Amino acid sequence: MSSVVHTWRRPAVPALIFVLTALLLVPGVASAAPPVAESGPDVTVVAGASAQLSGSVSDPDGDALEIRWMATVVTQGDVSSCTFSGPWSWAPVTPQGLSPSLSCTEPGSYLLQLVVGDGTSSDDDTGALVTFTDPDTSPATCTFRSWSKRLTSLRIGDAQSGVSSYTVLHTYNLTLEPMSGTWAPPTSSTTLQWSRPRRGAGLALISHTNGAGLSGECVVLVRRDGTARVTG
Ligand SMILES: [Ca+2]
Ligand SMILES: [Ca+2]
Repeated sequence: MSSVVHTWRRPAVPALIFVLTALLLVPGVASAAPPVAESGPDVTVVAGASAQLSGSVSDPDGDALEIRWMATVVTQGDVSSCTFSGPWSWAPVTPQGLSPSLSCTEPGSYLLQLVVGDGTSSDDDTGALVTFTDPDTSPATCTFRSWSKRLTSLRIGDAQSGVSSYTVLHTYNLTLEPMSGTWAPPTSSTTLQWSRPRRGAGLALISHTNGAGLSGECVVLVRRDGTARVTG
């Protein structure tokens, strides 16, 4: 009896190796290929605004897929301050689910990872970094060198949200060029040339709006001796 078992087992190991080799050489048999998730590019917006994600998934065997998103706070931030239009738990693939929007009122960086499953195995990637920056609360500022005569330049700038427009509202014994400007998207800064047509004091009032919609005014004041200063 034992000799019968022995002769039956002997070819079993080569047969198993043959089957495993066949599975390795023919991908797709037994839905062995896992799906692939791509969370899409990083996004940066002002806190409270909506960040648009753009993920994608695929499966080499064409299996039906389900997706979900995972969120992790990287720096600062608070997930409970966020609203999200995508699925946190497994759901069938939809365009809306792959490209959801995220809005967080708490500034910080959040990692959004897309996870995909084909019923057998799952995949995720390194994720998309979504950064919500501090809202801009200060209007643009006007600056120039404090001592200058005759002709010089005036700079209007806002490092955080840029300058979207300005208008020279009023002048007295000062000439400013150009008298206005508009930018969409906002420019980080703009430069005006000013001069004093004749001796004596000069004054100009300029209104400006930054990229966050905050308006401000600056006053250019030139004394009789040519000393100039700007406020605002
Ligand atoms: Ca698969
Ligand atoms: Ca600002």
